Amino acid sequence: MHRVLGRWAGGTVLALLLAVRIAAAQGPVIQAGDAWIRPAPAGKTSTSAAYFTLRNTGPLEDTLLTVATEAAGAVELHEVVRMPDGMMRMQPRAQGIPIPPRSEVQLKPGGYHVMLIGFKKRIRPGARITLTLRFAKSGPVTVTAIAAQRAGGNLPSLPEQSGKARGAKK
Ligand SMILES: [Cu+2]
Repeated sequence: MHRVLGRWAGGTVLALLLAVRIAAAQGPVIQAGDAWIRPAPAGKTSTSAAYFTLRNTGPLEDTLLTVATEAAGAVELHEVVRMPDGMMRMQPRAQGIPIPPRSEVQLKPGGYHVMLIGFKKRIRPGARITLTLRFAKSGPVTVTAIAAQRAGGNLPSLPEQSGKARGAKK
């Protein structure tokens, strides 16, 4: 009798573990909002940055891996870091942007941002740009960024640009 009860209890524990695993499999739940982009001129070397807020209401971390848009020739995820010389520089963030469970991550001037390079059309204030966000775990999220001039200073320079400047000195 004892043995049978033990088995029954074991079966319940297993069922509970399965239920927990199924809940965990639902994974991160990502929403994106408050998206905006700096106005930019048309041209292959024209650059701009897009920003938005990511919210993860799920129980697991997720990572923003890539952003795609038809508006720009190339799109990169960037971060701004302080160099040993004290200068702020932006650099590509190949590992993506982590979004911890039950938290918000803001892409904003001076921090994480989406770097957009090369515009077929001028991005005028008020223009709407569709961004498709892809994540490590959850499905793609589409967000509309509105072109606006907001506070936050100019974009820091890319290290590559300073490298080119050094090379040009020869
Ligand atoms: Cu950048």
